[in-house]
Amino acid sequence: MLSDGTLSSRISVNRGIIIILCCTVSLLTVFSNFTGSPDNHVRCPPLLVSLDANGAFVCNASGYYDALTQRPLRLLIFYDKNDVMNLPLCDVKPATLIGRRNVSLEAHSEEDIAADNPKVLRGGRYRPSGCVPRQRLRVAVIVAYRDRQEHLQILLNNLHPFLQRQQLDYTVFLVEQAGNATFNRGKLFNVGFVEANKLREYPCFVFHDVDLLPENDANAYSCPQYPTLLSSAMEKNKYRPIYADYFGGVVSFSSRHFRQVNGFPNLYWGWGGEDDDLSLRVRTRLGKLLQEPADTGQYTMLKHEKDAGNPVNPQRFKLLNAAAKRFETDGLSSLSYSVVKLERKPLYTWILVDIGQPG
Ligand code: BGN
Repeated sequence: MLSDGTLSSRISVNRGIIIILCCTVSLLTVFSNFTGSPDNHVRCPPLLVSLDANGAFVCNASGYYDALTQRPLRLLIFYDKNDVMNLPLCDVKPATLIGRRNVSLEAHSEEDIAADNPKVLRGGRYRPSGCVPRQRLRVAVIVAYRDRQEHLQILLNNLHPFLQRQQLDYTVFLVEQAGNATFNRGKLFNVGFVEANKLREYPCFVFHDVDLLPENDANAYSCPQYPTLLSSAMEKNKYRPIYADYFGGVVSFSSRHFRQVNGFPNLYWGWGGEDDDLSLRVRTRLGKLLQEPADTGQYTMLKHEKDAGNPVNPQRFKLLNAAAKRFETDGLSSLSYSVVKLERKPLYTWILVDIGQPG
């Protein structure tokens, strides 16, 4: 389906005619997809990957263009059952995986981490260059954050190589709470979900604490059939489950499921309870949540001083008791915030956000 359109001056007339015919057939195929042939009800060809796009790619009358740079896209890969795909699918178990390893607790500078990870694009995005991710999902990794620079550096230094070894198409988003109001983890994750999807549609989300380091790259950052607790075995808890319905730390969600449960609650300011509320939402709305097996869901938790900005929330029991009544009204449906800054840093897309005060 791709042709570079250059004809050598020494090409024979016959070959020239054949090439022109091929080009015409290719163009007609694209055009028929574009306008919607009887067995293809989409307006544009079912484009899922473009090696050229920085952000969302959009189709208009003259073809695809990059929504961020506004530049036309040159190299497109189309795939569904009828389409041409000129890259193989990535392996089920990429040879790049190394399994369990010791995490690095060194806090390298962000510049050094970027230099060590040259394939990570500005904004914290990576996708394998030689193959198409098997799940064909783009994964947004959302980190809720404030004032933990050292932990952030340690996380990024571990996370980028880890995710690249999994051969995912992923982007890391750092959602930072502006100001000094009490920290609100759930609300920051909700903001990350909405803002990431504005830049590009992400079918799969991983919500990630900044102080958790995955130890085993067999723990796939992807979206299986149900929302999944990825951090199921913490070193600080001797790799035993924290409690049966624990759903904090690192969890994955398809976009569809996250919307179905109305996201995280927004009302939990300070430490504790918002993850239990989310777990309840998943169990009541979707009927099931999954846990990464303990032999792959291993994490190291970084130590930190008591965080004055994130005190234990004394309201959490009361909130949890009435959680079932608030699913519809508290969450993505009631989210209000204003973005202070959105910047593509070398290792992540940084979203500084004003999420207001405890009401
Ligand atoms: C639980 C917290 C979780 C937290 C884990 C971490 C509450 C609600 C009261 C029942 N839940 O106790 O939010 O992630 O500890 O160990 O405090």
